[in-house]
Amino acid sequence: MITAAVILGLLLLAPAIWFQSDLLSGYVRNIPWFLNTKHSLDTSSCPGYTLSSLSETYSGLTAQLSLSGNACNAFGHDIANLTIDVKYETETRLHVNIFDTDQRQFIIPESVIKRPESPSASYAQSSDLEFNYDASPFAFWITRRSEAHGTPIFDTRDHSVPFVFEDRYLQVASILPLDTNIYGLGEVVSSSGFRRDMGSNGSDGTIQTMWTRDDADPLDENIYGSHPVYMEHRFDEKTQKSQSHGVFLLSAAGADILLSTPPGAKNSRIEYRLLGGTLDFYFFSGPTPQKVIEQYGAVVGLPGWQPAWAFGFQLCRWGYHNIDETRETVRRMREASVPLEVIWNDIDLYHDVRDFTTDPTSFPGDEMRAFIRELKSNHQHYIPILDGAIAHQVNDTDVYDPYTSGVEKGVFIMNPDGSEHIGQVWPGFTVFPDWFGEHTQAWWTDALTNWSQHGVEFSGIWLDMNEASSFCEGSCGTGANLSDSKLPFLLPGAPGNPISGYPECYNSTVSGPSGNITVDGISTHACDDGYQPKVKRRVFSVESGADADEPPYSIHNGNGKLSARGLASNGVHAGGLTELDVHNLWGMMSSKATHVAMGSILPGERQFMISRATFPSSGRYTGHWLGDNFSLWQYMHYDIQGILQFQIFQVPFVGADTCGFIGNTDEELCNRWMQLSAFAPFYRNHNIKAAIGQEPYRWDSVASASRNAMAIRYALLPYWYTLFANASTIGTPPVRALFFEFPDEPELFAVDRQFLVGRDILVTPVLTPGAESVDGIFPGRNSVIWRDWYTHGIVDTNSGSYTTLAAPLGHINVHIREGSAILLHAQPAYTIAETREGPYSLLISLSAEGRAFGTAYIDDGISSPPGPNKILTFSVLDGQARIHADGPFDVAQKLQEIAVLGVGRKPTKVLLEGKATKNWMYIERTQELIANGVDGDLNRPLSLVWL
Ligand code: MIG
Repeated sequence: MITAAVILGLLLLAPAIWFQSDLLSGYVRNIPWFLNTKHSLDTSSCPGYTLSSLSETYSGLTAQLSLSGNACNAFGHDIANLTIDVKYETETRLHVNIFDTDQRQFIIPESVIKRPESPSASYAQSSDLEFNYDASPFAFWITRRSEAHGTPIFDTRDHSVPFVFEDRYLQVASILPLDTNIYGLGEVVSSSGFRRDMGSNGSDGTIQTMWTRDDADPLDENIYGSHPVYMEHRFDEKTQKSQSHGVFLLSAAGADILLSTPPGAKNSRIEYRLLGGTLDFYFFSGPTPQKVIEQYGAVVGLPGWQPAWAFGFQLCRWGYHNIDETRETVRRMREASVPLEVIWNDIDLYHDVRDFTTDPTSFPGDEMRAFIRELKSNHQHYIPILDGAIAHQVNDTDVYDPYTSGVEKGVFIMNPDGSEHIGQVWPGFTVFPDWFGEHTQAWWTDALTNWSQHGVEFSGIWLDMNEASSFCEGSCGTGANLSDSKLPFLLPGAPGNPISGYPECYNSTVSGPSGNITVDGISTHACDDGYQPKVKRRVFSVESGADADEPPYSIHNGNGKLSARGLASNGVHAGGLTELDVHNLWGMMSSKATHVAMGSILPGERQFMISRATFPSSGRYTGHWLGDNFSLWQYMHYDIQGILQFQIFQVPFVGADTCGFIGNTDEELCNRWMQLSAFAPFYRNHNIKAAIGQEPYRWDSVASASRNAMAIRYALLPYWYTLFANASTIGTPPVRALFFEFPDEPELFAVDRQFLVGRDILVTPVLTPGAESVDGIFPGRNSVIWRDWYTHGIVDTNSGSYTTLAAPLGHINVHIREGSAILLHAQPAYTIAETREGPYSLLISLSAEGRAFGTAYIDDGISSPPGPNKILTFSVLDGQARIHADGPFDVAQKLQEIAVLGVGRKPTKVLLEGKATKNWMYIERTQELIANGVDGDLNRPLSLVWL
């Protein structure tokens, strides 16, 4: 078994793939046939537990669990005595916490993730959910009170998977309905899509490994973030109704979470295998997808407020070599009239690739200060990268204060023998902040403050490599030659490592290296042999066995050993915590520390942060980008599932590297992607070093497609802003899968080529090369009217199936749902600030009954905590549109226009504020009433009536 694991480990130790030139080879792992067999773990001799000493508590119950027989010591040592605590925390949340009675296992401290307040009332009788148990062998199941005899939402009575609680191995499984709909569990790029693969129909199912890890977006493997939470959506064939619920395991342990369906079984199963910690489960009763996500947010915390400017377009690349090139990029964006809100620098900014520095020659501090101030005077912003690791001093004369002061204050992770844990990242050898350290926060705040005082007057921060990533396997060893900063691989574009890949269907021998799709006046914009995404899935080998220095059970970490491309799992944190127990927390804790630091550097301002590694509660501090994707059509498709996943994770401000990171992009892919990302919360184009440039001005068609999509995005800003206000106050996901809004339509359950922004905006992007049209499904089965964003015409939809829509290059299909009232900026401008200075308009799309409803949240867009606001409510009924205004914030901009779609006949009269007005027109073709020259004061109620 050990030999097999070692071989497997070696095979999986593929080099980091972002510097490989063959784009597709990166995630093809060759696992020999003899490992490609399924074994079940042998925990069959594990005795299970017996429940005793049950007592009821104010909000639930508590009991003891004792090992029912001889210890099996399957992958560690069985713990004889456990406590189970069941709390009905709210009507919709049930907390089941199973821990070792001695409390020696790691639990996430309250100082790291604060738990919700204890319930102030007893919900034991009124909760939607009920806890049930068998005493011996101990098992529990959770039912909905409303359907006590229905299928439990969680049920551990699957005795083929014994309940195991050891120091280094915990195992529990639940029976699930056959091929049920599961979403979440991440972070992952899932080859089966947003809906996870349950392994029916003979496929492997899913192994979601929880171990934060730096790897360029491989398929079906663990990557940057760890999120042990899922939503399950159950559809009842009989009633044709659905209900959703959620399950969250509050654990930082390295883990495998498996979704599978044993051959011939009538049920599917979820199985948890953890490397430590406790079994701390939260169950959420939903019953809608939105509610599940909100209920999860109430436990881990709601997303921080975004500044308004965060919604502007952002541009970055690895390889803006100096300040002039960066400034020139800003200039060329303006020259091409493509809005640019934020310009970013990557590690090119640094001196010797060290955090908190600027290169004295290429990015001198004084010039940076002047450059950033110039940006600000144009209402633009600057964001630098900040890597996780801190450069080690190379010798005694080397001056690098973040290192030396950190050593003085004892803020770095150590080895068990008390020496420094040394890793290797861009600057060479490095150390890593220990976020559990007493002085780490103050030291980090100081370093960031210094940096901003030395010219880098950032508006936000980009956290990279915080899984934490390191190029050695574990500790690089005491005695490493610290002055040798040579990296173990070639940088992209270095001799021997050219970037030569292109998107699918781009033929660089015909079209040249530029990515142009027009050569000598002839368009090459076609995919000769059609487009089939190449999906080569990882082949699972469900087997374990481990190296001596690894925990006995091997989780299916994509890199093999836990320490591969990371820290040693025996690294020591303050208080004697080990890296093995706290690894998954590093990225979230770095975001939290940066959040605290920014609070003192930019007091009173909302923060902007994007972090690569995340964990439950990260959304309170940061947004996320989807990491190192590929400049491939296939990855543009995966962008959507990534955005949806992070809505469940309560990190809603998310987006992918637009136009693709690894490899060269091309004009057509970049055109489509710039349009798609205009409907993602985080809108940034980012590119790898040495690939061809992919700024939107590089190709006229891309510039024009970008301008068009950005104009829609900036018009929709009040809508986005309202969605995010709802996220920050109640946890409602801003971006939604179609079934979130239409939960009783099973044909939508796997849709991830389309998505909804909020309730009302349906986006149907082209995700394939050479296309002139796109097939989209319109939820509502013909009982809902969808209107085209551009023409305002009604779509003739096919009930429950796909409708083909014209989609020439440069056009993204966007549709408006009936019954909506959306506040818009009437004059999208170059920046968010200038856009917000302009007037508003209101777009109303009536239902067949002539109704519509909407709200808008408005405030100053920057204050933290948010200051006064205005909440507008739009209600439309019987030929009357009413605006109700609530709250002290003064809305200076006027409402210029109201457009009502779906007014059946030309009105004879239109009244504004009860007075007849002549400022209106009616468009017969689209049944559209436009009242212009409204000049409405949005601080007061307002009405429009048509007769
Ligand atoms: O491993 O800073 O995901 O966005 O451009 C490469 C260089 C390190 C990884 C990030 C990517 C960034 C790159 N970084």
